[in-house]
Amino acid sequence: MRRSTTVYLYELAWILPSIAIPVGMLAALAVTALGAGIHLPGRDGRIDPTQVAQTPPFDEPGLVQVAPGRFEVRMTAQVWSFAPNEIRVPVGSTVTFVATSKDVVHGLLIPKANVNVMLLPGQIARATARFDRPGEYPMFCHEYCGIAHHVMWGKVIVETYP
Ligand SMILES: [Cu+2]
Repeated sequence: MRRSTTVYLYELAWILPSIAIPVGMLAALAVTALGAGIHLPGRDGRIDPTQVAQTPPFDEPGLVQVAPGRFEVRMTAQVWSFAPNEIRVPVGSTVTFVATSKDVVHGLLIPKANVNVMLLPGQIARATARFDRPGEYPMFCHEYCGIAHHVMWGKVIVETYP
């Protein structure tokens, strides 16, 4: 191969990826924003952070069955607890966590169920998980929220009914 052709191929090997990578990233951005509807939190889904305890559905935190096999947990996070902090569902349930914080930034992490959301004061966060295996699924606050952050945890108990 002539030397000039080799140089040309080297240049091409850099130029093509430097065009293809940004184009690919832009395409991924368009697909997630327009197709999957992933976006920054907007004004909808926001409530007054000083009135969380008086605002439905957070005035009555707890587990609600919305359909056969489907549940919704209305949850509040506050220093240093979740309400409710123990949730019992039958195995095979799909659970949507609807949660917000009453005070500072908290987090909700359920490692065994792949739930990981930030709980911002007054911003309603949603995460859905399916619990296919019986057992205990610990849930943690994973945003440092003060002196007793390490005791802020709870659990989802997935039960098998005979
Ligand atoms: Cu916390």
